[in-house]
Amino acid sequence: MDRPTPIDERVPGRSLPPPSPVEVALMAGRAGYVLKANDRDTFTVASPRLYPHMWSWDAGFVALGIATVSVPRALDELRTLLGGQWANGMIPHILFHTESDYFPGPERWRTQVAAARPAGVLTSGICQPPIHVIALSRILHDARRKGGDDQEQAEAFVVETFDRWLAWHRYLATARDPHQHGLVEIHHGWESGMDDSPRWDAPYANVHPGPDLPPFVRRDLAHVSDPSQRPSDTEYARYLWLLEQKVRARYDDVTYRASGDFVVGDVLVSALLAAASDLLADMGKELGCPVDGVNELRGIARRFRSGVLRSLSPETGLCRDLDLRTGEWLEVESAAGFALLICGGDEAAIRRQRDLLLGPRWCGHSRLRWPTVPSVSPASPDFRQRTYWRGPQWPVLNWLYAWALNRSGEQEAANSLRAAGLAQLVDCDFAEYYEPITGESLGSKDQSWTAAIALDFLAARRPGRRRAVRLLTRELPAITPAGTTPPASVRQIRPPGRTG
Ligand code: 2M8
Repeated sequence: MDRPTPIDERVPGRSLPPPSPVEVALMAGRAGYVLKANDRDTFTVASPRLYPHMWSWDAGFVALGIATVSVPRALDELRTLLGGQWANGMIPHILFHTESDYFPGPERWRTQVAAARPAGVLTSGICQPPIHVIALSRILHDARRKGGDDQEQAEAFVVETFDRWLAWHRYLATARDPHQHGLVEIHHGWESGMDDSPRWDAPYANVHPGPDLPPFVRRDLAHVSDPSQRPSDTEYARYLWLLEQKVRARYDDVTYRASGDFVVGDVLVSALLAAASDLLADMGKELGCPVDGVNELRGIARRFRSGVLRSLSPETGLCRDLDLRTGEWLEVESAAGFALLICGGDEAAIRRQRDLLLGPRWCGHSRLRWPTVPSVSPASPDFRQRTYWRGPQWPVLNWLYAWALNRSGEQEAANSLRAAGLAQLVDCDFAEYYEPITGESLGSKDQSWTAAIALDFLAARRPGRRRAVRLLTRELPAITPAGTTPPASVRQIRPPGRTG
């Protein structure tokens, strides 16, 4: 049964043996083939069965992982995502390129009511965390290391798409922060990427599905072995009610703000926006993009970094979301609380967050199978070890904090998360999330973003030998995910150097 677990103060950070050369080879090969099986030529489905479409923040992680294999294909991923950008700058959270049994699909989102929707591709009507420019900067970094065509294409891509990313960040900084609080407002828990996190329990308690909520049949439960790993029906009804409210507001942010039930300042989204805006400004400046745009990005970074800093709880040292309906800070021990590590801004607070993250309430908790970032502290009363974003470990979150620590000069801490992240993935399931106490893989298997960050972790192990990963993924035989036939549209990841 899910219970908060005691903290063992005596347990220090554990040292893990590195994966053996055979494990490294298998992991690289298997990760490459998961991505290949999920590849649909110009985009990657988030997972073969549960998520058969392109998700926004998944695409960012996928792109940076693919870049270790093929820079052009990684750029294609981001290009396809930008194909779904709305006229107001929003990058929608799902792009529906084909029909499927995923629910809620386009017929439920009804984005035809929205003036800003894009032509040519069906999308959802909300967004997800702005990880994309962070991914782009990693891709550029990789491409420059490789040089030649890769470098040329990546640099050209940054210049060509600079205005599009700027528009995306500007959308979040204006339409989603009209009063300049420095916290990005989200209108749905799905916009945080952490759908049922206890971060949202208080705001969701004020979401009351009306009698006119259209009936629905969930499809997600058909794709997992145990429904308790997914959000409950009550939670789902609230998710769909908010969707309904967005449709009724014609996806206009001002109208929704005046009438919608869920309006929350999301601290993790804000930190990502700050960090990504700085990175885009750096890349833009270096590559000669318009100075006004670069300056605007610096301003966005400053405002949201301040917003994140203001959210810090002096008691816990964690950052907090803000319920903009009630004006209450949301005190929850979720991994989003470490947002400051992502955007920086206060050395002492960062050190405190680093120690907390690696300490016994979090990654150093004595009961964890692997010392990677749990979505909720195992010492918190909110911790549920098998339930989606209420406790399990999400490899992408671990990647994010390893990246953040590395960027703020905390290499040792970053390496410990990376080593633990690799050890966790040695089973090659590339699961959506992991049971933190037993290490069991949960949710969807062959999840693209998990495979992608495995490739990135492997490449980062030996920076001088990044090419080895590429060779391995080419040479090993194809693996078909258990119980599936690869669709006819499955394509090879194109080798580097391809044009067009
Ligand atoms: C999960 O979210 C979708 C809705 O967007 C779902 O449960 O149907 C979340 O984990 C989200 O963060 C992720 O992007 C998505 C696809 O992996 O799945």
